[in-house]
Amino acid sequence: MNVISPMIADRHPFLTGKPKRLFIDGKWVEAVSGKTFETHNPSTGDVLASVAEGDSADIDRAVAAARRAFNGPWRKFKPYARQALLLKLADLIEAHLDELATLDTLDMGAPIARTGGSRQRVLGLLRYYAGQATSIHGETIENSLPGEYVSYTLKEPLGVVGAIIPWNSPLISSVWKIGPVLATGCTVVLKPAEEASLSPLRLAELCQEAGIPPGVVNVVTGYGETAGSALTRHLDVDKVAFTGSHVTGQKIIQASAGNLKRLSLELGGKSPDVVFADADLDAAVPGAAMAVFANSGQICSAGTRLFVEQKIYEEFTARVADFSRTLRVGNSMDSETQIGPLVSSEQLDRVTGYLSLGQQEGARALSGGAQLTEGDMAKGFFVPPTVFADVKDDMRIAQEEIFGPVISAIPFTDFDEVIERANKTTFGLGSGVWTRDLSRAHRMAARISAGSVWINCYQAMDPAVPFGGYKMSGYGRESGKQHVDEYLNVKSVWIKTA
Ligand code: TXE
Repeated sequence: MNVISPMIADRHPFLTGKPKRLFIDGKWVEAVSGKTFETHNPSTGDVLASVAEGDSADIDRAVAAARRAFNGPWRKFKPYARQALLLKLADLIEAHLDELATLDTLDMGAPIARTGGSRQRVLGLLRYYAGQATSIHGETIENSLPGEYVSYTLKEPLGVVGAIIPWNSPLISSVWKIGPVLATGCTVVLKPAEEASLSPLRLAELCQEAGIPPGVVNVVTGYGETAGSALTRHLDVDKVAFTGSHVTGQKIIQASAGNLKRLSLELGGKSPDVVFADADLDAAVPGAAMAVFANSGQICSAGTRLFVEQKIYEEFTARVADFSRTLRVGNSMDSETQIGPLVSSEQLDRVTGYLSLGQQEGARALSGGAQLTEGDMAKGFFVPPTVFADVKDDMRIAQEEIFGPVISAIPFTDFDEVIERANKTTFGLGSGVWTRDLSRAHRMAARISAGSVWINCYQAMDPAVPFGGYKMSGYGRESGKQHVDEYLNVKSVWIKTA
């Protein structure tokens, strides 16, 4: 075992000393209320750090700072200057990636192999947005008015953005929000999830070191119902970029109505993953398993409804269950751990509630099925990879987002039938198809109601390729050119030339 002892983890340079403060206007400040809250290591339950508990008074300060920066010095940063800052920030993150990965692992429990392996994604995102900073342009548009008119468009930064992120990938989520802000010339107040505030705070230090002017990036830690809600209601915030649950997404839509904020919402999912009998099963077994078990199932696009063609159903589900038993569950600082704990005791209660419910609903647990409590695991929030067979479409474990390492395996017999059943969900984020028949794969891709379709793979992502939801998985896209456009206003200019 290569577990970093709690002592060493406690001595992580960022975890020593005073409570972590808020980053507002380029300064580290206490919450106005003076309150703090604790953040825990989900592998051990130990307290990692105290964090300032920002609320509406702190959001007011941060939004005011973001507005001043937007109207003031930040406007003078032309595209190449913003690009240089993004590239500098990427370099600094690269130099500190191990430290940031460790913070995420300690704070939210993803295995160190996973957070350390996020290097390419994190740096790729920032360097992609650096490229986008110098590619923003309007258009000259020929018009048909009688007389002589020239018409063209300008693209302008929207203004102050409120970015609210969840806890399942704090570093990636932070750069996914900050990247387009810096590329377009907006400013941001970032509200991390209360379960995982540490890497966003460390990132704020690196933003400062990169030379990003005060007020452009602000980080206010605190709870969703107070700090988060204040940000979504604030009348001087122009846009909210949110990633989280659909229930909170619905609240944000209502809260944002006061000044009709622009919204982008990346919400939950219950994504279908469809395995046909002709698939390369040696690839499909680990592929379908890790489409759910990665990050202990705490990924919005996890392929949790596993549709398997009837003639291979028993064999395939048994193989996925066998595979799941080979996965090493344990302390997330162990470099050999593949499955870490769930993020919190609340998430543990939620997921174990679904494990009991699945059995009550008549599903058969082929692997896993109950919390792990042996030895040191009793102190953390561990659930083993679980495969439920004999799942029916209308069971709650087949319809509701569990956000844990739980597969609901459902048999099917024919193409049209599986399309209809795969689409019978209120969500539409990810989807997978495993087949050697390319024409069938294309027909599936055309008919699945989801923002991403992965064929003979799952969870492939690239900063240039858009990601987002259909239906109750939200709207707006992150990554790709469209993402940058979501932080811009389009202005039409008319000139009468004669
Ligand atoms: O989510 P919330 P939670 C799903 C997943 C999980 C469930 C609950 O199913 O089990 O949601 O997780 C902030 N106004 N996903 O409770 O509440 C909150 O502080 C403004 C899917 O953690 O959506 C945090 O910063 N903000 C998902 C962020 O919203 C509010 C990732 C997410 O918290 C707020 C996470 C409010 N009223 C959970 N209430 C995905 N799409 O990846 C909370 N917040």
